[in-house]
Formats: sequence, structure tokens, C-alpha cells
Amino acid sequence: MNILMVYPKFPDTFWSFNHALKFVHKKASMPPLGLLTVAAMLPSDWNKRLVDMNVSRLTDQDLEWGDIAFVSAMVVQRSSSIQVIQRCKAAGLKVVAGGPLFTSEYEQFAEVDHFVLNEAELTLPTFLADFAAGTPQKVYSSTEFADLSQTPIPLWELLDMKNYATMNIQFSRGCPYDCDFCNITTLFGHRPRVKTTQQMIAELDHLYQLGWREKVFFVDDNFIGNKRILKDELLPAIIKWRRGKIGMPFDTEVSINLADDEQLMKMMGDAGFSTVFVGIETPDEVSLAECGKNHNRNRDLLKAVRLIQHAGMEVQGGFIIGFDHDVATIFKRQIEFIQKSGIITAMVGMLQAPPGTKLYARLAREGRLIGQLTGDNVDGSTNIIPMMGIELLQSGYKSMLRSLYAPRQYYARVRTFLREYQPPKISVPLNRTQIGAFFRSVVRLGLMGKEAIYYWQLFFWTLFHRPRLFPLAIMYSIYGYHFRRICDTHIQ
Ligand code: B12
Repeated sequence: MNILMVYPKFPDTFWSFNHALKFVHKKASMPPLGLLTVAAMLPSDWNKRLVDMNVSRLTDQDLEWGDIAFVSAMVVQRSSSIQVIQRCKAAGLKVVAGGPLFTSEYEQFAEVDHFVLNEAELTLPTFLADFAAGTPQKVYSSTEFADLSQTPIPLWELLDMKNYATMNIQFSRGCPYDCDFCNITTLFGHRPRVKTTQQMIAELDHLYQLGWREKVFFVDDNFIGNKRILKDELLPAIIKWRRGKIGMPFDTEVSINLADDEQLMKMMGDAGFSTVFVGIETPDEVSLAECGKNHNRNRDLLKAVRLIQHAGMEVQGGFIIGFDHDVATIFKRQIEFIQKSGIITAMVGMLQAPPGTKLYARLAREGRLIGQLTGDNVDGSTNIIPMMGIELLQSGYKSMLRSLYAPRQYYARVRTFLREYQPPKISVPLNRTQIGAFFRSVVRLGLMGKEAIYYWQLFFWTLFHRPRLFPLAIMYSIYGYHFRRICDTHIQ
């Protein structure tokens, strides 16, 4: 049995990093962890081939080779997914589809033979048993949540790792909080379910043995959802594992209350976490109450960001405009907050209501839903009718992007951050990729770029004031170029 695993193409988006990847000669930021995990659950005597269309083309030879196509996607990959399914069907392959896109809207894909929805740990075994018996059904779904201690090590061997900037790994699924716009709890539940420490160390060992030394992203919905297990088990084990090893800094996603726990921040820094993405959403208390983001309320958000930066972690932030209580001054307040915080990567989106969320249910009752989600929450689109009116929201959104990603403001944030940041003490030696990226940045940004003057100011400021952070300064300059290119397309 030949299984062709296909990951459709991402459009150019804020998170695709495609304009930055060219500097490091990489083709995609991360591989498709869902498909790699599913691959490890398939019978070992089945042949598997992965085509990640973000790194290589899906060829006619691939289609001739395959018996069944396994397709995974997020909503943002919808249009490429439709084409992939059509091509597979035209070539006579059976199509099995799973992952977030199909779990959210499988009814829209009539050509797919079998939907294996929700978590594959629960639905795939039944599909495989029915398939072996010659009686596969159309839809497999589950209302339960999987026990991650049964999840196998992803089949990273299917990848050509050098095409990727980062590898991904998962410790937990689910989030204890209840923000009304987020569909994580609908998809993965409130109780964070975790892999065992032994599983995690085995996964890290495996990546290390495969020669990986660059970034690893823990793709948890909220890495600190279960602090006790982190402090007592996982982090001590990773700190020990790290001894004598080089490279492999970690990224992850956390809630802002990380800043309340000095011991946890210290342990994460020691374990090698260098970047955390935090859903900050808004500095407005009333809007935070509106969306149920109670853990962000009644606190000094700027101070919390600074504490995490001091503990050795860059803070990336998610921000939302268009809450019912937002008024015209919100755009300026958000810009001021982001500039002061030194959050370089600020993902700003207009409020959207994903199906299955509390927000979706409320706006449906109020008759305020329109159209379909694009799946990209940073493209200036929404499926809701905002209280402030769509024209004001869209023009305010554009003005925010224009301001935040203009070279002057962007580079000012980089400097604010580098002033505060204490990097983790892990050893991450420079490699050839970074040296190449450095020279390309000098030419593309320093000699030809709109940002040239800011690039050189940061270049020399970092060399004199924070020389250890110089590689980071170059990396952020490259990110800035990507963000500006993406934002320019949304501003027009
Ligand atoms: C890592 C991640 C990313 C990475 C993507 C890296 C990559 N190449 O995959 C980055 C940071 C780039 C990213 C960006 C975005 N992401 Co994202 N991301 C995640 C995250 C946190 C983890 C995904 C993951 O790897 N999970 C681990 C694997 C093992 O789980 P899995 O993929 O779900 O696979 C399991 C099942 O779904 C199933 N399965 C999956 N595929 C298949 C296929 C078959 C055939 C079968 C049988 C089963 C199956 O089996 C697996 C094991 O159970 C998820 C949240 C989450 N917990 O899943 C959000 C998530 C996937 N992202 C989401 C979104 C909306 C986005 C963004 C638009 C912005 C944003 N707000 O985050 C952008 C869009 C991307 C882009 N380029 O524009 C949504 C998708 C919603 C949807 N219905 O599509 C999610 C679910 C988060 C959410 N709030 O809802 N993201």
C-alpha cells in the first residue's frame, strides 16, 4: 500500500515567513506535525511518502505512485486543498482527509472519500480496522479527547529537514481558559492533556540524533496549562537533558500569567526557552472582560511582558481590534502599548468568530455573522459585523499595520526589546546559514532596502551596546522585511 501524504500550500501570510525564509535559504518555517504523527500511526509495512507543497511540488509521478492520499490542512490552506483533492481524484487515488480544516468544515468537500476527523489517536484506529475489513465509512469523528501518552513519535524520517527553519514538537493539547473568540477549547478541551516526560525526552533525543540543532517550537495551545507537571517533571528533565548539548533553542505559546511565576520563568529559561507567544489581545480592561480573558485583567500587562523578557524570553504578542466595546481611540492605544512593550512580532487581527466558539453563538443570535472565514486572522478580513462599523475598523486596522511595521517604529521596537532582553544561557553557535543570511541582509536591507538607515543604526547600536545579541538584531531585521511586505499587501 502506497500512502501519499500531502500538505497543501500556504498563501503568503504573516506566519508563512516566506519573505524571510529566502534569507536563510529555507523553504518553509515548519513541517506538518499532524501528518508526521499520523504517519507513525499507520501500519509499518505501508510505504509512506510526504509531499509538503510548501517545500516541493506535487508531481504526476507522486500521484502515479500513491494508492491513497492522506491530506491535512488548516482553513488558511483551503484553496490549495481543493486543488489537491481534485488532482488526487482525477489520478484515481482514494482521498482520506483530516486535521483542522476538515474537522471544522468537512461538509464542503464532497469529493473526499473518507474523513478521519478530530484527534487521529481516537478516530484513525477505527478507520484502519474498517478499511482492513473492506468496510470503510465516510466520516469518523469523536467527542472525546485523546490520551497523549499513547501518541507515537512523529515520523520525522519522512522529511528533508534542511528545508525547514524550525522543527515542531508537542507536549500538551488543550487550554484551561475560556476566551470567547478562541476555538481551542472546542477542538482540544479545557483540561490540558500531556505526553509523559519520557515521551518528550525520547522525541528531543530523536531530533537531536537526526542532527537537528536549530529552533524547536513546542506547538502547545498553552504550554503552562499544567504548571505542576512542568515544574516537577518535564522542565527538570529537559534541563538535565540539555547538559553537554548545543543549539536547539525552544519557542512556545503561553498565557500572560507566566509572569507571575518567577520559578517557572527561571526553569523555562534554563531549559532553553527563548521565545513565547502570548495572547495579549488588548490593553482595554472592558474589552478583556467582554471576551472573557480574565487572566489578562487587573494587571499591568506592560510590566508582565517586561518580566518575561528579563527572564530570557522574547515575547511575541497576539492583539485583536473590533471588540464591541472598542471605540475609535483603540487603534492609537494599541500602537502605543505595542511600541512600549518591545514586542517585535505583534500579530494584529480584526476580531473573527470561528464556528464552535461562544462568540460565534452570540453573534449568530444577534444576526451579526457574515460570510466565511478566510482562515488568516491577519489579513484584515472578518466574518462579523463590528459595533464600530466595518469602515472604521478596516481603516483603523490599516493605520495600525502601516504604523507598526513602518521601518522607524519597527526598528525602535527591536531596540526597546534588545535593551531589556537577557538571553538564555544555552550555547547556540553561529552556523553557515546565519552567516549567509547576514550577508544577504547587508545587501538586501542595508544597501537596497527602504529601511537602510534604520538597519545600520541598529547594526552599530547592537555592536556597541549588546554585542552578544547581534545575531538576533540581524534576524529581527529580516523578520521586519517579511512583515512589511505582508502588511503592504493588506494596506493597499
Ligand atoms: C503549530 C501551529 C501553527 C504553526 C504552523 C506550522 C505548520 N507547518 O503546521 C504556525 C505558527 C505557522 C501557525 C500559523 C497559523 N495558525 Co496555527 N496552529 C498551530 C497549533 C498551535 C499546533 C498545530 C500542530 O502542529 N498540532 C500538533 C498536531 C499533532 O496536531 P494536528 O495537526 O491537529 O493533527 C492531529 C489531528 O488533527 C489529526 N490530523 C491532522 N492531519 C490529519 C490528516 C489526516 C489524513 C488524518 C487522518 C488525521 C489528521 O491527527 C493529528 C493527531 O491527532 C494549532 C493548535 C493545535 N493545538 O493544533 C494551531 C492552529 C492549527 N492554527 C490555527 C490558525 C488559525 C493559524 C493562523 C491563521 C494564525 C493563528 N491565529 O495562529 C496561522 C495560519 C498559518 C499561515 N501560514 O498563515 C488554527 C486552525 C483553525 C482551523 N480550523 O484551521 C489552530 C487549530 C489554532 C486555533 N486557534 O484554532 N500555526
